[in-house]
Amino acid sequence: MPVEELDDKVILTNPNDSSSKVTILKYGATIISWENKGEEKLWLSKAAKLDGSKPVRGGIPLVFPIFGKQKDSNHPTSKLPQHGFARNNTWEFLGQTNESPIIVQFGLGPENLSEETRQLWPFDFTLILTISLDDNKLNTTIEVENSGKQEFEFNWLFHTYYKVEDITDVLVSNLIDQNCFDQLIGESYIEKAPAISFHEEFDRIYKNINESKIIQVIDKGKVLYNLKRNNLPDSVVWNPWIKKSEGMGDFEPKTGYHNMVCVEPGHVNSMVLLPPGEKWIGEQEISIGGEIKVQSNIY
Ligand code: TA6
Repeated sequence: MPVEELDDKVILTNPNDSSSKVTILKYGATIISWENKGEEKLWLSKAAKLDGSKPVRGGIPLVFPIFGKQKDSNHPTSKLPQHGFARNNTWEFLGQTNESPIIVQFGLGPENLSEETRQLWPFDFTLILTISLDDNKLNTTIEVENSGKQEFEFNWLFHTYYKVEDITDVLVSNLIDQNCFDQLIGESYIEKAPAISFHEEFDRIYKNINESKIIQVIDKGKVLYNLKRNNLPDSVVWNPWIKKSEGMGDFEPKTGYHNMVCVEPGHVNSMVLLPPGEKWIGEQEISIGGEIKVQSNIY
């Protein structure tokens, strides 16, 4: 069955390959599993809450309308929790829109939010998440519509947790020469590493990355994932490492930082301003395998 809707989740099965599936929790419209030819591609904590009691630790949580915590106490997002409310509210399953590749949609609006959240961020909006599962490919597209009478501004980010065998063998490439904000030291600088490697906590926001740059996750010379972005200029790269993992109650096993890396495309370095009646679209396209593609600025 290409699309199976259960009470709390929707399961997609690739019509061309029954061993390729995606499972989406309606809570947060969070993709919690992507099996490609029977192999899981996303990391999900063994202690991830899947009962709607808190945002999912792993998979692809959705970050809107604020990335992190808003520092400006006068900003409309200042009362919202870290990473906003898209990931901790239940979305509506809107149905299937295409057979092959299989495409489904989920929606979120003020009517899906608690009264408390609506008070915290009193804007009229519609979010439509489109998920497309194809051979060796998973696309997620978000459409944000301002359906109200007052403009609002927002961040968007796909908080994608990739599964890897051993983080110490992994490289994330094509971010050389990018301006980045290092969340750990609170400073910006130009990334000089031709490919990023991991040997401690890592938390950087890479800003205004040209869309031609394909961010690759490479393991021992083999391309695991290719990330293409449409209208998502920034990308966060995160690994919590030992201490941060120990500090997260829903991060299990505690050694799990060895088996994951987050590469999170979004619009987070600045806010998107959306006038009444306007729409904004952002897309991440994740493909499996292929050749290493070294992209550096040709001087
Ligand atoms: O995307 C990286 C990050 O902002 C890290 O700083 C860390 O806070 C991570 O998100 C997880 O945030 P969460 O609210 O899911 O615990």
